[in-house]
Amino acid sequence: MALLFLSTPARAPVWRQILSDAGETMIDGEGAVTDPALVTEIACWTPPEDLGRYPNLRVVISVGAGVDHLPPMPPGVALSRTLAPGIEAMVRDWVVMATLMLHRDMPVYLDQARSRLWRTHPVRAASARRVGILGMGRIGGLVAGSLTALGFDVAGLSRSGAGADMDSVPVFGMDQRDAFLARSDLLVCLLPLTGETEGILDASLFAALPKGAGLIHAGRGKHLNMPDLQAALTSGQLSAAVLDVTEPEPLPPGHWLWHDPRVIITPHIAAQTDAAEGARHALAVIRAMRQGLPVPGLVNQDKGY
Ligand code: NDP
Ligand code: OXD
Repeated sequence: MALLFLSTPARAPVWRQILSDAGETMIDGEGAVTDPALVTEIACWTPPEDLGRYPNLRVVISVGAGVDHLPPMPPGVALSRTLAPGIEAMVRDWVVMATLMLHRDMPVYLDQARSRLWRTHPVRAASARRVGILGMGRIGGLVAGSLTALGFDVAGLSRSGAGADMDSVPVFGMDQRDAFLARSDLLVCLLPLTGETEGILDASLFAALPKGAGLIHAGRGKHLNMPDLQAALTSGQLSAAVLDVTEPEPLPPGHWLWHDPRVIITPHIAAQTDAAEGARHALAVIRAMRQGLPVPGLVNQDKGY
């Protein structure tokens, strides 16, 4: 029994140490596989071309929080996403940064600074800014707590209508989507990418936001309809956007998004999985599977998250 490790070389020694201290075997890279029958777990971002090559595979572990980059699993193979406090805290920090940037008009001030323009604009209190969080899972809930602590008027939306355990943060269900959007001066997307959520950030959603709303997007590039974003910025329906994810990634150098002063781009760095946290998650998955216990980060493969 061995875990096949298919992630970045810098993480490999950390994983090897943690797994070997726990008495587990790690194979580093497909080139090192002598007998595919030995492989019982695969940890990866980019999966092997043919998962069917491994007859005793029991689980594939995404080394990130998302799993949309992975293909359908062969029958009987479980899928786990990495649960790591570090990932969640990093995305939370990024969203707080982006929210404050839009709340305090940083795209405008950065643009003014390029032409040495000293011009002030009215400042609003955080309590006067309504933030809507699309996706109230592990990260959305954490973000809601931090933005509430900063004084923002926060609400969330989830598929089930469940989410934050905070009385001050109402969570809307899908049937209340328009009411949720109508009270989102700043909309934060923290959704998983699924068949239901692909393209969800489109003209009809933007039209349901208050005029001049801001978009903060750390989900996946394919959530966002780019031509609709451009049209919403042009019409003023959206005033600005901060995007950590794009389609494609990397964003090509000539893309209009790079040149639009109302848009701030970061190159998918809201979070990076810490090697030790990732390895400890993998170890917890291996142990749970072996003992027949609930698997940490188990993905509902029908729902896609
Ligand atoms: P969770 O699975 O914990 O939460 C997902 C949330 O989305 C749940 O509230 C779920 O609702 C909701 N949801 C799912 N489908 C829909 C839908 N169709 N309509 C409305 N709500 C929906 O995920 P995490 O919080 O851990 O992560 C969320 C995403 O963040 C990841 O999938 C990934 O795409 C992104 N991410 C980005 C990173 C980056 O660096 N940019 C880093 C890490 C994550 P319910 O609970 O009711 O089912
Ligand atoms: C993740 C990511 O899913 O970094 O962890 O996007």
